[in-house]
Amino acid sequence: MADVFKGIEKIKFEGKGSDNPLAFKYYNADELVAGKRMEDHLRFAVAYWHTFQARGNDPFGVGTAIRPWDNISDQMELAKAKVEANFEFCEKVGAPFFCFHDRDIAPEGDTLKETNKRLDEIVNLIEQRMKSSTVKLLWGTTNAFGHPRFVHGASTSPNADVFAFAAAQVKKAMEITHRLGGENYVFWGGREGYETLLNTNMKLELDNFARFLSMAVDYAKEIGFKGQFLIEPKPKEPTKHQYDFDAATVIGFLKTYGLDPYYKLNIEANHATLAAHTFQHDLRVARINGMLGSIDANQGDPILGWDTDQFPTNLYDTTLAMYEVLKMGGLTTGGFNFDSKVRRGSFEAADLFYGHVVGMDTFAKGLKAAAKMIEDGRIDKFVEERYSSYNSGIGKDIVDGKVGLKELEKYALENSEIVNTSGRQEMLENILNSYILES
Ligand code: XUL
Ligand code: CO
Repeated sequence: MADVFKGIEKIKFEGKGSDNPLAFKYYNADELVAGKRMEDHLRFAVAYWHTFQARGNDPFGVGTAIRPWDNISDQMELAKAKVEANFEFCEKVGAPFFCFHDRDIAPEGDTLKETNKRLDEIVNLIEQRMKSSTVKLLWGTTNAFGHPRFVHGASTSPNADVFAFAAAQVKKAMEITHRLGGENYVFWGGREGYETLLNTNMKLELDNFARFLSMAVDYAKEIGFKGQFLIEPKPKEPTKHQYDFDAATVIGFLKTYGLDPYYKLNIEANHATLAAHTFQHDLRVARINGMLGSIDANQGDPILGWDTDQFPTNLYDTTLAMYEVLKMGGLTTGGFNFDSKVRRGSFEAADLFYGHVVGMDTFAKGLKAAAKMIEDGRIDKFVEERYSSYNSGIGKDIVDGKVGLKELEKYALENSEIVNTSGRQEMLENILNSYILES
């Protein structure tokens, strides 16, 4: 190990009694929960953009971050140093995966040709470094939103030259992801949305978006890339209205264009809450449609209305998220990518570790609580009984498609009394508390 992050040792599991903030209290990679190692349930990934790129700048001030690579001025040398930092960080924190955008790993050159050459140089280095590490690539993606050319979007830009450029970028990023053994490829619609309908042909933009996604499917087949394609919903920011609004909207879009067999969803907690849903809501929508692929692990701030991308610390959220994941039988190619950044005031490199440690522990505790919730079964049983009227009699006839409005009218006319039962929300919340407190 090169020791980029000096003074920080490999993070260890010390258990509940530990008062060491750089040790895990709950995350114990090899511990079995519901018959599977914690590491295999959680498949944590470090996000290159937040951990190695972000400087803590906000609309009111410049970056505050102090990083071990700050004295490197040559852009390619800097990119190389960050490759080493990535592997050392993942190894020290014990994250088995990392994720990147093409532009995170190598700086853009003056031409696309030069940019791709730079990418190749860095990818060679990553490939080399992977040989001496167990750290793998969870997913790759494209940054087709940062450069001014994407001012009006990428595949939904009114400018066909921009569509072509973004396509070239996805082609290259997919090749790289394939070469590095990436298990998924993510599409987050950076500026795929609109500011005003006064200048927008929504139908053409959506058709083009679908054309773009379908070209990606064709090219994956051509190069033999078998990774899972994922779409990451988000309702707003940077555009006023993002097309991939939430899980339900994306599923509808994919089905409309016949793309649903090829794509699953990457659900991000803070994106779900920006859409005025809970994290669990969007996970549930994805799960019941068989489309939950992966998770961007973070949380928003309930008072601030933007994408704060904070490290997850809310045990209710992680418990209910893990409940959805366990009910699905686990993520297969997916994982929990920390699309999370330290606060601007947390400017030291050590804060990157504190952030990941609390995030990993919060999900580990959530996993244990969710496993208990399923094992105990009281909540599942309550829900089952709540719908028991559909197991026999008229309810079963409805489910079996045996009755229509006429038959139901006859039944309703003869059925003199309707009896409802309590939803018992507070009792269920009390039971949920006991799983979190006791696990
Ligand atoms: C932006 C966001 C992205 C995607 C990858 O809100 O979540 O970082 O995860 O492009
Ligand atoms: Co994300």
